[in-house]
Amino acid sequence: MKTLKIAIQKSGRLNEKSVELLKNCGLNFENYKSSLISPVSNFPLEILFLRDDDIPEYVQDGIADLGIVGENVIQETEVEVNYLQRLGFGKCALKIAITNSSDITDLQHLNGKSIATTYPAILGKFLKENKIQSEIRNISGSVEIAPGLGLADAICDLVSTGGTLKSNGLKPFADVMSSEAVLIGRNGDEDNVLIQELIQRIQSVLRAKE
Ligand code: PRT
Ligand code: ZN
Repeated sequence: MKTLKIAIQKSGRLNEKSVELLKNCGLNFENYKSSLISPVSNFPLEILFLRDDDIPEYVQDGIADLGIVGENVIQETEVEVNYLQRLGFGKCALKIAITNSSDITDLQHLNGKSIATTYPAILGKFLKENKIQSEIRNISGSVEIAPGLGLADAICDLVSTGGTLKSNGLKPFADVMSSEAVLIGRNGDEDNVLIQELIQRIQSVLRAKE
């Protein structure tokens, strides 16, 4: 039977928990930080270590059969993939935040304002659904400093503890989406017995944690 490939984040917030989950499934592999691919010695599986942003497309295009990635990344890349299992880690929320001194009190007040984000697709959809016309400033990182620099009136960014917002004089204002790490696969692959076997192992690891 064809060896499966699962894509996980190479380094970053989801790497450690993804590796731990796969190890807890009884999969034996070396976690070499320098290599892109690690073979699993006791299951027909290879692990691909990638930038998280690339994972949804790799799965959609069949370069990887499975992937572990945040829902926020899937939504932003707008790919067609199958959600196989929520994984319970990497929890966060995409929020619009404003400065502590802002006079914005209602969503409609965002009309005509600028919002800095690294999530232009998700934010654009949210604004459209709420019939708000703001200027989306698509920047590549450190969005939380944009209002202080006069680059934007508000930001839209991921929040977990809220500490980053606080230390930049910002406060959460509106929830755009909540997110956690999920296992994804390709549409049409659901009946693959190896994928089924892996999902079952993952589910029993998650159940044991409850
Ligand atoms: O290198 P690569 O592209 O793979 O990684 P990355 O830098 O794009 O992503 P990474 O490792 O930062 O995050 C990976 C995933 O973790 C995200 O896509 C989310 O699904 C999830 N996640 C969970 C978070 C957070 N919590 C989080 N707090 N991702 C980012 N943050 C950032 C946020 O952007 C902000 O800068 O942490 C800061 C806020 O944290 P608090 O605790 O101060 O609120
Ligand atoms: Zn990334």
